[in-house]
Amino acid sequence: MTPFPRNSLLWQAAIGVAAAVGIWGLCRLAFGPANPPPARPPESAGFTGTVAAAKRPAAKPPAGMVWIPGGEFSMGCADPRSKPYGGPDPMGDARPIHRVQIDGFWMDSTEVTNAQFAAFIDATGYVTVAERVPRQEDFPDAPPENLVAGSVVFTPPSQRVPLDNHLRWWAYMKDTNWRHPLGPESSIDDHGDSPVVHVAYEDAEAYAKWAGKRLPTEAEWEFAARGGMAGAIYPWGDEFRSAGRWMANTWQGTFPAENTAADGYPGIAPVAKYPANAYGLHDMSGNVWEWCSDWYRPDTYAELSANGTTAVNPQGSDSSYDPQEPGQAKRVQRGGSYLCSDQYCARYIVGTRGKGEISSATNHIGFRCVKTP
Ligand SMILES: [Ca+2]
Repeated sequence: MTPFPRNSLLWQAAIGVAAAVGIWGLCRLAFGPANPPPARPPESAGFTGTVAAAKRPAAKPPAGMVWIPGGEFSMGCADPRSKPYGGPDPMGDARPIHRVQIDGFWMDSTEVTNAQFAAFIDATGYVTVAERVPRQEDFPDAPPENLVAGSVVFTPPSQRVPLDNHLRWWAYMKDTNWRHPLGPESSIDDHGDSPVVHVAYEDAEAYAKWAGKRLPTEAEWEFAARGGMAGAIYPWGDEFRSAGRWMANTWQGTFPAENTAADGYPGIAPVAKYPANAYGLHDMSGNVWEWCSDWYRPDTYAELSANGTTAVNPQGSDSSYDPQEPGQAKRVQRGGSYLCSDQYCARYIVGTRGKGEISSATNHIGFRCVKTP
């Protein structure tokens, strides 16, 4: 989820300054305070059992990947607002819950790390979007002095603030990118096993292509995250803390000023510090958002399920449309991040959907890859 769409006119105004006027962000942060929740069905409503395919490829999984069997499952999210840690958002774009069938695939067991991304950069010389100087022709109204490379960083206020404007806790910083994730003076030294961030969609796609992989579809991502369970709230079950244990890197305290880090990590955690789900996948909830290949539309599920049949290997909508920012091209992002709390976002809930402008990046957006045998 990206609070500053790099391609937006307002992004031009944000270049080189630490704050700008309101942009309805793509992100979970843009989902404003909710109205009082109406009566709603139990969380299991609409879900029927997952039927995992028995067939497995003869080949061993590629290094760092696990087999996701594919099969048929119920995709989507019931209104979580009455649940503990359910957050304020009804998650309307994740309904109707509908039946989906997908083929099996291998998936990275963790988010792509700084070390893995560095190997890609070393091999190819690739330059990420955040490292490129914006071109005057792409931003004709921007003063030349504002055309500087950079990205957006979480900069929490020192005091509690209203949650109606995410620019209170996001700032554009020049010379900030995957090598310098918290600003130009920061580095990823000693953080090789942390997920890479400040990756725009095309950066993630370029890495995947180099690695002989691809980005997951949203349906593949959710099937994998559910780990074979039908309708569970989290990738590990229905309890946010399973037997008292923290299961994901999220936010504790009053967002965004107070971060108690009760789960052990105030910021990004190295990958696989929390238990894997039943398919062997770590951090499918929290830590960093993960790009999926589908264009984002809030009505994707409604269109997909309109004829009542099972969707087979859905690839998403043909184009992007977000009523909150109609001019922005957005792809789906999944899983939430270390900034997700039950006061805001709550998209650590497995069936919920996120979205991000494709050329934008921040220090809580990463990805993982999949591979078809
Ligand atoms: Ca945390």
